[in-house]
Amino acid sequence: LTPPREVIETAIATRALEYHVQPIFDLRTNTAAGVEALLRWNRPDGSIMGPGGFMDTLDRIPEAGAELFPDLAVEAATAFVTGPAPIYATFNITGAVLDGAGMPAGRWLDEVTERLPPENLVLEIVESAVIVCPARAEKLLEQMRARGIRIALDDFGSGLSNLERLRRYPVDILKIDRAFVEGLGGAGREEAVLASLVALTSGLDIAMVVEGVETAEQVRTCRDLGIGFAQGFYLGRPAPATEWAARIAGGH
Ligand code: G
Ligand code: G
Ligand code: MN
Ligand code: NA
Repeated sequence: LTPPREVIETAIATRALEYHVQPIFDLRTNTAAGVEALLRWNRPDGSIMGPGGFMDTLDRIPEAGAELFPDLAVEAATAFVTGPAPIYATFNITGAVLDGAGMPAGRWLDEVTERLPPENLVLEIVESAVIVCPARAEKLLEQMRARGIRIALDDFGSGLSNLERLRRYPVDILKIDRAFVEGLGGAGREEAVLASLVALTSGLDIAMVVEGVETAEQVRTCRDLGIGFAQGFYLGRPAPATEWAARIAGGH
């Protein structure tokens, strides 16, 4: 049940939306290689709601710029992407954005890349978003890459994943859906699939991130398989950007 438009407009106006971040670890060095920005709504009753609860409404407010709020992005990412030892910040974008609804994505690019180094920014797309309007999406992805922003393909291996996407689009990072890690150690063939994805991504010079790592054993298995990067509750939960900025600077 998505909230009415007025409620989300008020949330925007009162700055009740913010990004939390979750670290993405390099499994070789055990240090954070990047952070994923995850939109949160700090509700009047004190609870925090994730985008699943309001993204449908947000997508229908063109003036809101879909979910692409340059100021929020800059606020959340600056501590990570600037300074002497920068890491990357990655943002999720929906089909509505790639589609050109909402704030023209080009304007978001202008505003954000003016204030943050584009080489430390990543945009995450899911395949379904690209399928909506392939020609337009492709053009936008090219624009982004021309500025030095990297592209991650999110939730890979779920739904309609198609190797065509890896052949046609200039994907820099492949994020493997958490269903694969969840299945490790069970009766399924997750290990074999992950091992072949390691070979595939390394052959294509694409960085591989597994999502949803929740135990030490899963981390070990991923490292043994030669997987480069991992993200998940075991390694770090989404939290306010200031919290993670302090922890990462402090060596966690
Ligand atoms: O953070 P959480 O687990 O609640 O995220 C739920 C879903 O919302 C995930 O699929 C995630 O990719 C998506 N999501 C998180 N932040 C954003 C955002 O800023 N924009 C969009 N479009 N999706 C987001
Ligand atoms: O669709 P996307 O991959 O962007 O989804 C990201 C969401 O996954 C985040 O909102 C985050 O809350 C959630 N998430 C991150 N790590 C884990 C995890 O280890 N387990 C589970 N179940 N969800 C996670
Ligand atoms: Mn994501
Ligand atoms: Na994902």
